[in-house]
Amino acid sequence: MRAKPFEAAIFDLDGVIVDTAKFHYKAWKRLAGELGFAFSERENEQLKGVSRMESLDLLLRAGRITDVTPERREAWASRKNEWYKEFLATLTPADVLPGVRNFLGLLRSCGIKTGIASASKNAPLIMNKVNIGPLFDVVVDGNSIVRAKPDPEVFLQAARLLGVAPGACFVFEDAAAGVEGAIRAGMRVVGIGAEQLLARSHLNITSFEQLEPVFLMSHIGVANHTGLGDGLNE
Ligand code: B16
Ligand code: MG
Repeated sequence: MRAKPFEAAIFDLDGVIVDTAKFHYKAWKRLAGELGFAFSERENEQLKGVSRMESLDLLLRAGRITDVTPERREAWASRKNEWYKEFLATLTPADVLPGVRNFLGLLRSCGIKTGIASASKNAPLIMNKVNIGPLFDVVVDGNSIVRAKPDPEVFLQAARLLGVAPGACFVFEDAAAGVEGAIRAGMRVVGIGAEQLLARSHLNITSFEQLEPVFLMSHIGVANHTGLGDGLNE
């Protein structure tokens, strides 16, 4: 891939903008408990970024539960989602992760477009609760995609709506499936969180605090018209 200037930043939602990943885990753990098995945080890592139904299948596999009817699968998934939504009801604008709003403001002041690329069907609800919608030019979520991460569809759709080539997009992701999807989309990826879980990302950070667009440019970018750096090709 030939890297292009940095023109757009595409963010995952759960675990990147808001720490809802912990709510997903609590709700899945509760379902596992009801089904009679324990579900560890380590096993939960695989569920991050993948769709609700695929997450259920991974959970059932961890619990060695087989031969489940489609009706029962649907019922368990919606049961989990109801518990998850009870957690979402507690969200407020203060739950946006540290440094995120400031970083989005910096990007926009540099003329860099911003988008959300999330697998979640609850994305509109979450964004509404934390009041972050105005900081994004486009939102693509689990309601508008057919193929879940690690398929690149959600990222490519965001880039298309932003009117930016994939090679000019930087993606921010907390899940291995998302990092993989963004790489398949031909984008540069910043992993948020434990480095060993996001080994394929181009750069890893633990938080958006003190992060500046110019830092990204100097580490994984090339120069662009915003004057954000002198350039560095991959
Ligand atoms: P829902 P993201 C993903 O959101 C989550 O990481 C993943 O754990 C979840 O299964 C998926 O959304 C579907 O979520 O059940 O709310 O539709 O990280 O892509 O923003
Ligand atoms: Mg995520």
